Amino acid sequence: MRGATLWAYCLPLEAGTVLRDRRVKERCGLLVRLTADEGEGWGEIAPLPGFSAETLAEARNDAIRWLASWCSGEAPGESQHPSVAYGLSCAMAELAGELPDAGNYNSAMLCTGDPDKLFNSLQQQPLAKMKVGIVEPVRDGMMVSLLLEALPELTLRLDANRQWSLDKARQFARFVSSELRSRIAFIEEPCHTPQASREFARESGIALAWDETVREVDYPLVAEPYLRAIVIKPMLTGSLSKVRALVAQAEQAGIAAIISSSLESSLGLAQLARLAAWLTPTSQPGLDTLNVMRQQLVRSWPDCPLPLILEGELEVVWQR
Ligand code: OSB
Ligand code: MG
Repeated sequence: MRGATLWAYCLPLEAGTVLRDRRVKERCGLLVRLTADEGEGWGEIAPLPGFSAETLAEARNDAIRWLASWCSGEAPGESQHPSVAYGLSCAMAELAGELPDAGNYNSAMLCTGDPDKLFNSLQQQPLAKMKVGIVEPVRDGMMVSLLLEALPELTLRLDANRQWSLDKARQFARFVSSELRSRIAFIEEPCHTPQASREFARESGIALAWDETVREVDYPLVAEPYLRAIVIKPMLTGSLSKVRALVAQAEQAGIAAIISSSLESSLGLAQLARLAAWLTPTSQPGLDTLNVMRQQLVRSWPDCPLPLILEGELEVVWQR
């Protein structure tokens, strides 16, 4: 006998949380639980506004269609919506015992904002990720230099989210000496276009990572000069088999694959930590986003003090 429950959640975010250029007050999504003779499996379906093409309503309708078919004993194909395909494939993988329990919860620490706080919390960290491209590039450059000089053990990942023109990227690099540049593991998407980013990498010698570019249609995952890593956000990518295929392609090309958050709840984040341990054991994932939340959902992240909400407190949107 197969059964399934679909819940809706909406979690308030810390004041001042910004995604791309908009302030976001809450994170909404769905949790799914599949039950069968062999046990149960959970998944999260949470399209990210501004990043996902599908809306939450579209995801919900398609998830219900899939669940109804699955519950009546059929083998429905993958949803066209990445978030739905991903969440359902996680639930199926858990049900089948395919998703190992061990997780890599040792995420690259995400630093934004307050330099003093940053400085203290980075003392113990060998690797951190800093968002750039929000303030003036010169200030970003000075900040990166300051951190790397003050903390000689530190390696930085940077993420500019395509905010810079080539000229602004050059302004940034002017304030980071060439010795320090080698301790930048990579910069994600420095410029408005991939072509400008490639030119910036060639001029500056700073390694690149693709994030947005990976999700463009027809992106050919091949080795290219200065490309060190690709960022994989499974919620925006699709089913686990799609994610696994991307990881395998990156491996083939000698490029690191980095599993990264799309602001999932603690349940989804913990599954990403397990995916990272399973599929990308040599890369530190980018999952340090729980601190924008005020609550955890159903499963907790190790040592996270935020209160936990259980499924009984959520709205059931479909059940069979
Ligand atoms: O810009 O990579 C981004 C989270 C949600 C949406 C976009 C992004 C992110 C992150 C996740 O930065 C954290 C990480 O990748 O380390
Ligand atoms: Mg990014």
